[in-house]
Amino acid sequence: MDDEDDKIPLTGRVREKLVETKQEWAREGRLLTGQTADPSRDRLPPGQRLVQDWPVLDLGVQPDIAKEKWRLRLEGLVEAPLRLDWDAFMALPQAEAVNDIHCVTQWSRYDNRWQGVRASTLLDLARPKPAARFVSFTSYDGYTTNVPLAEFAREEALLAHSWEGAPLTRQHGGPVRVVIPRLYFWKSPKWVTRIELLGADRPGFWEVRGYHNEADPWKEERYSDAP
Ligand SMILES: Nc1nc2c(c(=O)[nH]1)N[C@H]1C(S)=C(S)[C@@H](COP(=O)(O)O)O[C@H]1N2
Ligand SMILES: [Mo]
Repeated sequence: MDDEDDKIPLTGRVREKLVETKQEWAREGRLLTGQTADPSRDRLPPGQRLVQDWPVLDLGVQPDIAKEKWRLRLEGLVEAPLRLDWDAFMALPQAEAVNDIHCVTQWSRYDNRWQGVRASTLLDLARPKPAARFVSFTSYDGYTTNVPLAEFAREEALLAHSWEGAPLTRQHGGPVRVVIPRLYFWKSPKWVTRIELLGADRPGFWEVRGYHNEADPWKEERYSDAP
């Protein structure tokens, strides 16, 4: 398998205006209610509103990755790095999960039914070294994001290839996206191709632009430096 996707640059077609607006929101602490909620009691996190449709949010570049060209790598601090093509990925044990998603731009959507491979299945195969504590994701559009390994290892975390029984559309991150429903949705990278386990945290695209590193919707962790 080739390594040409080692360094994936952000393309020049990124929607700069949208990025600027969202950075501005972070600086101003927009949408903050100052409340916290109890996930065992309240289904909707503070400051969120429910939508029925499914908005599309990204940097404006929606890479078109044919299944034959698609690759997924899990590497870094692991005993057995994984390099999977489509057939190898689909041959792994399959799982289904139904969960709610919460976007930092305030919309939440209930009961999304995903099919894919559990993150824990991949981790069991790759065997994280004891020093591995963080995960950095890189996607085909150059987007990056990060979570603690403990979040990625949770049983609901999925590498999803389907949604409601049909292949995940390109606009929502197909062929494969990560779904980590416990965190704001920017921590769920679309078009993922590389998962790196690290000893030290590596903030991603939004995390270096004022967005919170932890991103717990129940604590309303939208921004890193809110007023
Ligand atoms: N590769 C990639 N993944 C991404 C993004 C992106 O720009 N590129 N945007 C994030 C943000 S901010 C959100 S809210 C969700 C949106 O996913 P959706 O378009 O399927 O609703 O994708 C996240 N994952
Ligand atoms: Mo988002």
